[in-house]
Amino acid sequence: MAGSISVAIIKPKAVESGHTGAILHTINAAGFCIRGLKMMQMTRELAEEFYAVHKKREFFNDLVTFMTSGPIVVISITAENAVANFRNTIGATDPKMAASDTIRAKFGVSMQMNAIHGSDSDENALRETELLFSPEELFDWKRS
Ligand code: 3AN
Repeated sequence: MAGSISVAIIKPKAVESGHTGAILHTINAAGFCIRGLKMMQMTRELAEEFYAVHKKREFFNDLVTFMTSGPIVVISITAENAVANFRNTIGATDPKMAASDTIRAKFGVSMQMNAIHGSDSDENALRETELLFSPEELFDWKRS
């Protein structure tokens, strides 16, 4: 299903603030099909691997500390052009710059605590899916 999968993560601050339901509603209302969904807490090792591309960035350690600080909700989604369409649904990295109807504009509080992650390429969508889900946690079904 090249080009049709993406990975969303509702980040610790958004879970803690009680936004999980509203964010899931937005994902459903935007037409995405949820093929896997679970609550988990990342280990430091997993978070470092997940964000390995940012290893040299000054915010890397803080980001890993934040992402491991509490439970998150990880979601495997499918749609036509899932990566690009989901990036439009979540908005810009900085919630202040995100379009007003996006998840980050509504629920993000800072660059780091920007409510939700969305894969940035088909390649990363696949890599992130494999890091976060086992095959039996994923379901092939289509919305009617
Ligand atoms: P995006 O999540 O929009 O693809 P990336 O891949 O550039 O953005 O960054 C990954 C994550 O790192 C972001 N979701 C955000 O939480 C964090 N981040 C990015 N830039 C900064 C920054 N300048 N300061 C703090 N955290 C940042």
